[in-house]
Amino acid sequence: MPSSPESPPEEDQIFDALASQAIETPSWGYGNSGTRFKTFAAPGAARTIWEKIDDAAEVHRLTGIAPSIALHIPWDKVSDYSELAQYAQDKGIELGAINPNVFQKDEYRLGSIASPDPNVRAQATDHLLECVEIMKATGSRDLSLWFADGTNYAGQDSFRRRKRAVREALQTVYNSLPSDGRMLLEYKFFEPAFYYTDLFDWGIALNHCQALGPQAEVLVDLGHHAQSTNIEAIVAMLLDEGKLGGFHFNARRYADDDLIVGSTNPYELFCIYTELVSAELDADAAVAATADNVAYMIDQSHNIEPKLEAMVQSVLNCQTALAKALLVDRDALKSAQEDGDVLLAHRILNRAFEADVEPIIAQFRSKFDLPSDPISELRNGQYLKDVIAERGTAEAGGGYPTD
Ligand code: AFD
Ligand code: MN
Ligand code: MN
Repeated sequence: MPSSPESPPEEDQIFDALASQAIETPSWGYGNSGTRFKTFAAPGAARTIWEKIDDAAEVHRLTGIAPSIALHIPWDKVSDYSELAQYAQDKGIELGAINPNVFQKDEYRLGSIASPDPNVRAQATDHLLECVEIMKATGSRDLSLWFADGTNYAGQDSFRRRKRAVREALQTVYNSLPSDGRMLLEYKFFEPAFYYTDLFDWGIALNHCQALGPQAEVLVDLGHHAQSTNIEAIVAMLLDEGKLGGFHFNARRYADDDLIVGSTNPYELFCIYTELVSAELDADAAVAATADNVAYMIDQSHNIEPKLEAMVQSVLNCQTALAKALLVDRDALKSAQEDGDVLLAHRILNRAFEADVEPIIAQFRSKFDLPSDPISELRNGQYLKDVIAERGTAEAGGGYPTD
């Protein structure tokens, strides 16, 4: 986006930061989805990757800051990825991160790359290598790796055997990455395994990434932590280590609920963004470069909410959190911290959180010719009417292709 015309420098900086914000939306957030109890069919839900791209393009048209769509393979598999990339570009967005799927085939019952069966480990590694080839075909920078691998009972398997198997598979995939590509390693403390998960926290993910090399970084999914984990502290540590690759944004109350990011704990989202903004402004060039290269992706499934409205709301919640984080008086905060003035420092941070950023976001939208109210534009616009008429209500829970 062009830099904003005629505004004072500090406001200009805020507009430029808001204009450079990019939140990738997930293809799987547009199709029918559900819990293990039920998938409710949503009228107009996207049925194909082509329709998911249409929806993602509409979210970007409404918000101006959702310029790419993450793919999930094989759910979004096509015969010609350059055709798909061109289709996306014609709609005004790009293809983004590639998300492999090594959790839905029967063979993966005891794990994929950590399975005790060497044939299964090889099969899973081959799928990951296939996804690297897709990454090259789509021109994607990121391969987002999440593994359901783990165990359900003490004694079921060897922790250290599994760790070494994971490392071996990741190293094979790492060695095949394009020179400008990255693998983003996503940890999760439980589910679907209930006793142990092979990539269970940021420590083991960081450990693998540091062993693999500079093209391996950690992906933080907000829903993947135990209750009351201090996620902003993890974000700060990974930024400082130059190993924060990206986020899967969502919100949770209890587990990996994949609710609308910022809906249950907007303060946490704000604190995460304050770490990101301060890292971008850090004098340490390596930290600033890491912050500049963070991939912001939404990973949610909208099971009862209207899908596009939920996605637009998610993107707007990230925009609000960034706008507030940009208002933190960093100099005052730093001196209050250095003085050990506990509550002044706390108040300075909270002053930004409590600020009303709607006016500056409204100004941002008008400067860049974006709808002043994206949600009502979506609700009252023609797009939803058209897709509901055209798509009808796809059969729910039709399952996803696994080949
Ligand atoms: C599930 C997993 C993980 C993964 C996502 C997409 O918990 O977050 O990134 O599916 O595969 O939510
Ligand atoms: Mn995720
Ligand atoms: Mn998840």
